[in-house]
Amino acid sequence: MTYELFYWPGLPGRGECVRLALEEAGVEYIDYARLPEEKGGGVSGVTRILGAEAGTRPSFAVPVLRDGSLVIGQTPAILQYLGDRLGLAPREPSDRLWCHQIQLTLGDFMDEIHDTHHPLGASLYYADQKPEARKRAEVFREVRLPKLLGWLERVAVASGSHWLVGDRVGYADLTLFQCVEGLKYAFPKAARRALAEAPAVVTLAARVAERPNIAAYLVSDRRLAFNEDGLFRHYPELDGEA
Ligand SMILES: N[C@@H](CCC(=O)N[C@@H](CS)C(=O)NCC(=O)O)C(=O)O
Repeated sequence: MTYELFYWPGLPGRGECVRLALEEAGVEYIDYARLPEEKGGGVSGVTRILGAEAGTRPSFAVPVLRDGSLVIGQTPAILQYLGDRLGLAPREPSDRLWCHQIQLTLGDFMDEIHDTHHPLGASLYYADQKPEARKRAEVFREVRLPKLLGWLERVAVASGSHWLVGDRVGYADLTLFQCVEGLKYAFPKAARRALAEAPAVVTLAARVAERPNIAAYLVSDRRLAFNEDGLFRHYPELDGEA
């Protein structure tokens, strides 16, 4: 069965965490974000999977993965499911739980990154919350970013391997890579400072980028560039001083 990925068109967002897993595994998938509306893709795909095609267990938001009759929402749940099937999750129960915990924390991290430009809420425009965004971004840069990267650095060093959990690449490594890339795009100055204190995280992200399937994907037209519609947005006024 071909996996089907439903996500917003034109932005990497959280959908990219799922895409990276599918790309690393080299499996076939339909990416509705990349299909035109008239072929059931784009926004119409999102509307369909959250509505008419949701069945009795509707997801609240995308990304959503469909595998046959199974429809899964929530990025960490999707990755847990795919991880088992694609060899991107640990085998031991305690390692599986640890990997899931890391992924959930990376999800919290992405929420905080999103909230730097939308502190009052996603239903308002950035232009309607600029002063609040400045304050929120300052706290993020000065307190939360070093704290979160410091935790990831501890996790990467403590694992004692090339990867966050166990001795093979896993879905959490792929999401960590996306977070590092997104931070470098959104906060080039703050990320440079914070990443200088997290060398194991930087090394691990570089290892992900070098994986053959990921390296091929990154230069393909399937890889969506970061932009100001997504989760990782570059607004120079939120990046602080050099
Ligand atoms: N915790 C969810 C968050 C999902 C989420 O916030 N999706 C965004 C796009 S990245 C969305 O479509 N939000 C619409 C909404 O919350 O109404 C996950 O990890 O998948």
